[in-house]
Amino acid sequence: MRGDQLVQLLAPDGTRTPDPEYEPWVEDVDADRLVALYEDLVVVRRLDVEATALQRQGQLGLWPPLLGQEAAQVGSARVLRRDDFVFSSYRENAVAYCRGVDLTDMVKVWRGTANSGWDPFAVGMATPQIIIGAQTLHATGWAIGAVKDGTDAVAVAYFGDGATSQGDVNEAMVFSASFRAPVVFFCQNNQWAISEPVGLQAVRPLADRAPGFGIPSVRVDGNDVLAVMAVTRQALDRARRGEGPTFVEAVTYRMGPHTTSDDPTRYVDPADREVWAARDPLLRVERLLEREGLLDDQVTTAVKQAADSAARRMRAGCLGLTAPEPLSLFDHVYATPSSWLERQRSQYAAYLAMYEDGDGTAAQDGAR
Ligand SMILES: Cc1ncc(C[n+]2csc(CCOP(=O)(O)OP(=O)(O)O)c2C)c(N)n1
Ligand SMILES: [Mg+2]
Repeated sequence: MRGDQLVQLLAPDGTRTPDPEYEPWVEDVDADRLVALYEDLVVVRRLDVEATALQRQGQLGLWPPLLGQEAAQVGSARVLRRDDFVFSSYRENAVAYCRGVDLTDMVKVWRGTANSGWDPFAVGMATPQIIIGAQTLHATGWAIGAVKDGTDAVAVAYFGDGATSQGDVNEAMVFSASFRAPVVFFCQNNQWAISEPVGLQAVRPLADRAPGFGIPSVRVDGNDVLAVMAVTRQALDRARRGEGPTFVEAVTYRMGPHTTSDDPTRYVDPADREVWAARDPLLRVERLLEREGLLDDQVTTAVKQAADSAARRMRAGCLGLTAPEPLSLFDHVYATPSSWLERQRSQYAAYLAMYEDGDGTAAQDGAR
């Protein structure tokens, strides 16, 4: 851990940055692993672009793009164990991909055909939290429980720069520090909370907030997949050894809009965007692979095919989703029936019956 200094193992031009403290954490990343990481980065970018296109074509109501944040998400998610548990916000779709979330499940909430995306226990990842920062408390509770269960599994909470100003995140840091809970607080500082620049809410690096809670922190180049892997592994290792939480600030950049409803041209300086475009997380891995003679036609074609095929599967899955029966909304609210929920169900049924066909089709179409 080294205060404000940014950890980097791979420079934007694809050369390795020497670092005796962090290099050992990625020693096992051989040629095959590097190519696999590159494929992950290309696939998740392709999926993100496909989902954005689906929204633009009217097939999704909304999509929160991750463009530019691929290395932060892939690098951290690929070093997790199956029994670790992820608590994320809405933007961690690359993390979801790495956890094995089904591509159709990834989009069904955004299409408005489901109340929730997937079975958290099947993939070790809770469904995305829209309430900014709330998932850090869920992660802390889960982690305290994991210790009581006698396991060395770790909870990883993903959140943004804006979330660090939320009460929930600060409360989660108090509790996790007090109970030495095995949590990795993984903050993706993408420089923006919608249209609010990070400098407006933090006069010092975000990583500086954690030591005040007794939590060690590290700033990492969030566009460097190797450095992100290294710092995440170190944080996971601390947590598994019972040394408690770590705060990782992955310094990255949101290259797209906040969501597809946002127009960043109204507040982003194009010059800034250019600076960050030169730090692209995919390009630097591509350059490294080129330097090491690992990027031949065969690899390029295979990676492109993997990305295209994933995008096709996501699109087909999305278009195949059908709207659920409207009253099924009430089915899984509680395990046991409750009278007030029953009342709401019959009120909603009466409302749907006001439409001519009586099955709520008109109401549903309107909602999408
Ligand atoms: C408690 C709460 N307050 C406000 C919002 C509205 N809101 C949605 S996204 C967002 C900005 C979050 O920024 P950041 O934490 O940096 O994450 P990013 O979107 O950049 O990934 C806000 C304020 C919300 N969803 N929840
Ligand atoms: Mg942000």
